[in-house]
This record gives sequence, C-alpha cells and structure tokens, in this order.
Amino acid sequence: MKIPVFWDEVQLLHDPAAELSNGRLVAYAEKPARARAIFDTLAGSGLVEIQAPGRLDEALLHTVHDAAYIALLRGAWADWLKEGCSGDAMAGCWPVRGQRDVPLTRVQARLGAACFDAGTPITAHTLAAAEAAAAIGQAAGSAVAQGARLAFGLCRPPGHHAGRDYMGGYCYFNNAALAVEQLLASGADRVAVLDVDYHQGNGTQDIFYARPDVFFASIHCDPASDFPYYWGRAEETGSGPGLGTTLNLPLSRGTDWASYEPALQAALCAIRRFQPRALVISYGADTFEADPISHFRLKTEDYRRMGAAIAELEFPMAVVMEGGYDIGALGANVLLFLEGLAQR
Ligand code: SP5
Ligand code: ZN
Repeated sequence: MKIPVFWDEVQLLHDPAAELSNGRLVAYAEKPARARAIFDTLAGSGLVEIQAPGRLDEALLHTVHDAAYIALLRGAWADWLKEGCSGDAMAGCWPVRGQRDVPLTRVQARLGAACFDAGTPITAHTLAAAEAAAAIGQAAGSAVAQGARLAFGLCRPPGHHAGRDYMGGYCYFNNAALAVEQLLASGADRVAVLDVDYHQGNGTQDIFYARPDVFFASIHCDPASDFPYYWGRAEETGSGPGLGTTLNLPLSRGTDWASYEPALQAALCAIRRFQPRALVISYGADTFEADPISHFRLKTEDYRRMGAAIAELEFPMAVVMEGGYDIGALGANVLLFLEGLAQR
C-alpha cells in the first residue's frame, strides 16, 4: 500500500525575503525549496501516492482559529498596500503583556497584536499558501478518518507555532490542529498529537491546553535556550478539564539519538496510556545535525528509527510537515521517517 501524500504547489508561491535574526535581517530560512526538495524525493521514491487535498472547510478552519484572526490574515496584504507600505507585511511594534485591549485600525498594529515574532511576514501569496497548507492538514486527518493507517500532509508554510488568534515562527494556520479537528469531527473521541519538531509546538499546545479529548506531547529544545522561549517548560501540563493532557519534554542543545530516544519512549508511553483513536504527528526535521538554525544532532538514519519507534503504537497516523531547514538532507530525512512509520 502506497502512503497518501497530500500536496498543492500553490504552497511554493509563499516566499518572504527576510526574517529578523540576532539583530540582522537575514535570508528567510523557511524557503519554497524546502517543500520542493521533499516533494521531489517522495515523488521519486515509489513509496507514495501524491494526491490533491479537498477544499478547505470554512467551518473546520473556524473551529481552530478565531474569526477576526482569519479575517486579518485574509485582508492583510491588501490593507498593507492600501496603507502605502512596501516590502513584506510584518509588524515592527508589539503590545506587551497585560496591556489594555484597545481597538486597532492600522494593519501594522493589527499584525503586531496577532504575531509573536519578526519571522512571520505576509507576502502577496502567503494567504493562498497558508490556506493550501491548512487544506492539506485537513486532508491528512480526513484520509486517516476514512481508514488510512498512515497519511502525510506536505504542508508549507508549517503550522505548529500558530495559535487560535496568532501567528509566529513561520506559521499562520495550525495545520496539525486542523487534522485533529477533522478526526474529531469524523467521530474519533480522543486524538493525540506528537510534536517532534526541534521547536516546541506552542500554537498546538495553546489550542488544546484545556481540552480533555486531545493529548499534546512535544519533544523539543529547552525553551530556556531556544525559540519559542515563552512556552515548552516541563511544568506546562494543561489546564482545567485538560489538566494532564499536555506533556512537554525539553532536551538540551547537543541532543543526539542516544539522549533523544528515552524522551521519545516517554512520550509514546504517555500517548499509549491516553488511548487515542488516532495520532497526529507534527514532524520537523530541524532536529538534524546539520540544520542551519537548530542545535540537535540527529542523523538521517535516526529518522527511520524514530518512525519505527512511533510505529509500535497501533493507532492510525496523520503526519503533517513542520520545520527542517537543511535542504540538501531534507528529502531523505522525511522519506526515512515515513519508511520507519510504514514498517509495521
Ligand atoms: C516551524 C519552525 O521550525 N519554526 C521555527 C521558527 C524559528 N525562528 C527563530 C529562528 C532564529 C534563527 N534565525 C536564523 C535565520 C537564518 N536564515
Ligand atoms: Zn522547528
């Protein structure tokens, strides 16, 4: 059985010029060539069947994201031009915590209030790409709901840093959360998310933080040293009816497979205990040793091991693509992970 891979080339049109990094504007790391490299490797592998996603369900999108936030993203580029700005649309002024809630008119101000970093610009084609990625997240969830044991959503832009009403970390819509909500809408009563991107999945955590029906586990670099800084400590375990359904496993810079594997087993153990009907995996290959923006030391072969370890869970799985910035190795790092998952 070939693995269904959902893909839409509209995603390649999102191409921001720069991001703010260590006090400088530098080339944007989340480049179209990333998705192209993954697509080419998977398409040439004989392991997968490329499929177009269905239409993005408006109601489902509104289950995950706030209506005013969706409207902001949809209007941002036109507003930016109307207000006489040039360059990619992004804020340069942000409200601080605890600030009084005031009505905002300028798109600069509205973007600042809805974004937590200076790495998530909006271009002419960003919305189209982000909607395609969201549709792909939904399609991956839907394929699993309809009986696939494994499906892969080749999403770009990524999604796990985007919350209900905010963007950040190269993410606009939360593609993994769309997969989760699609599974729940199709009758699953409990769904788990395993996030293995180098960066903690703060958006997914926030969206499901108080939910007893969605378990969120994330293995990531300690936020004391790395982005997203303000989320991802081990003490964050959920709230209210969702207390105990969030698991954060921060690891230090320099982590290799020997130190990664025990954390992965701990996450798998907790997921098994939760007994979900399905698992959504936020897969980032930025844990790779040569990743240009990250500091773990996993090797290409380790992704097959990671996939095989996760495959020990008997639940059906929808994988969505998150980060991973070493374009030369990215295709192999995705393919081997999928091969490991498909081994069962
Ligand atoms: C989905 C995902 O992996 N998002 C990560 C966002 C990380 N943003 C902060 C990175 C800081 C390093 N910037 C280096 C840019 C090199 N062009
Ligand atoms: Zn990442």
